[in-house]
Amino acid sequence: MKLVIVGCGQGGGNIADEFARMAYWLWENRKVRIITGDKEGSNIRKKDPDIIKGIFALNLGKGDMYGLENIPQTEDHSILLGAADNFRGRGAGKVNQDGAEQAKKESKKIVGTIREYGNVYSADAILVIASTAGGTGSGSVGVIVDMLKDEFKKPVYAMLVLPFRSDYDDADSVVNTATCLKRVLENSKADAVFIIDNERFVRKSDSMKVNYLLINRRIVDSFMDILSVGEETGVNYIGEVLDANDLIRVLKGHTAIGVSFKDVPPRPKEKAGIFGRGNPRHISATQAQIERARNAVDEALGELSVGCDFTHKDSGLALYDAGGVIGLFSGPAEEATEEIISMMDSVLAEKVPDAKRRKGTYPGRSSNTIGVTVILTDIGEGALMDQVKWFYEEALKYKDKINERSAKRKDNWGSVKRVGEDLPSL
Ligand SMILES: Nc1nc2c(ncn2[C@@H]2O[C@H](COP(=O)(O)OP(=O)(O)OP(=O)(O)O)[C@@H](O)[C@H]2O)c(=O)[nH]1
Ligand SMILES: [Mg+2]
Repeated sequence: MKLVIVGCGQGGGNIADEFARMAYWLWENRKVRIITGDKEGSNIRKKDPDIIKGIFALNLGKGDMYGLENIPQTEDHSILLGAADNFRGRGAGKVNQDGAEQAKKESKKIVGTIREYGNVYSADAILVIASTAGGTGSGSVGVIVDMLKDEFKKPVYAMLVLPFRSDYDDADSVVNTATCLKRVLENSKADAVFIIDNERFVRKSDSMKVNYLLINRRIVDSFMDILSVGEETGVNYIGEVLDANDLIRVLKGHTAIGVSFKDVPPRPKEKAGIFGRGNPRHISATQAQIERARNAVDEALGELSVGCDFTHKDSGLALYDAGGVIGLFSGPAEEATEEIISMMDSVLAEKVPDAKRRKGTYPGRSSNTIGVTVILTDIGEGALMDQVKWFYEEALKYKDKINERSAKRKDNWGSVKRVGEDLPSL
């Protein structure tokens, strides 16, 4: 699947930057392109800027862009807003209304830049990324999704990154998250919204900078196989097809993604000889292979980008309520046997009851790793629904508290003012 990617604000921009890093890696190592560009095939050099042509970073503050390592700070990749309104260099300072307003005001610049440089006609879809807790990304993401949908008539996906739990007592973070979720989940033209919870991936022992980097790598890494699978041209690489159209048909509504990888021990020589003959997909898998694959499926579900399970009331099992589920098995041919693929399919059928299922295989990253990517779409009842509701409720409480405090301050100053009423005015 080929994307145009727009990262909004600092968090969004950093994640877009990681997608750029991955796009270079994929070209160099697999000759696969996941981002739009002009060139094709052997015309593309290593580190050719054309590989990341369709990636943009948008911000109100230039300061937030200095950390970008792969997206150039040139007008064909960086969209700086708010120059006329004194925002330059400062960001929206956690006021997401300003983020939304600036994006609306400068819609021509945003659409114009992406139209001129993004090669959008060759994209299967557009992905707009932002964190929900700040000002710029949180405010602009819904506005940008809508304008790109209207303008380009392609599938437009949003990716929203929820704050760490340690930010839950910060009024701005909670109110911004709630208003951003409401705008994008309920009132935008996004075809699907990937939800990522920073808290799921945080490592308490690491510094913030390291955490961001690791989390961003992990988020982007989750998309590696699913984006690559339809773009492979090498004959050896084509397994059970799961192309851009298959994904587009299933991706819808609230969406979560999870990935798990397992090392495969080296195979004994004589066995490799057997696998070398015939069609490996029909060779029966060993118990160890099945168990390894089963663990990978369970772990991919357990490591979804946002908690979204519910407890089944009769069995007490953790299940998922979703309209669709995509399972992609990646691994060397002798691991991707029919038995293993149908095991993955039946685990997903059991854990995500009644969902529309799509499955595929991919040769994977190396001959000694298997991986499973799971995407749940159109998620309903469960932890995610509870979490969104929690943000809405808390934001309302904060709003009430903020209004109450501000009324009280006014009152208090009012009584101080009355005390001084008889003093002469200068
Ligand atoms: N995963 C991840 N989260 C980030 C990153 N940078 C910031 N965040 C999260 O995003 C939130 C802060 O939003 P930012 O993205 O910095 O804000 P912004 O969109 O630039 O908005 P303003 O600076 O307020 O104008 C916090 O919840 C951070 O934890 C990042 O690189 N990766
Ligand atoms: Mg910022």
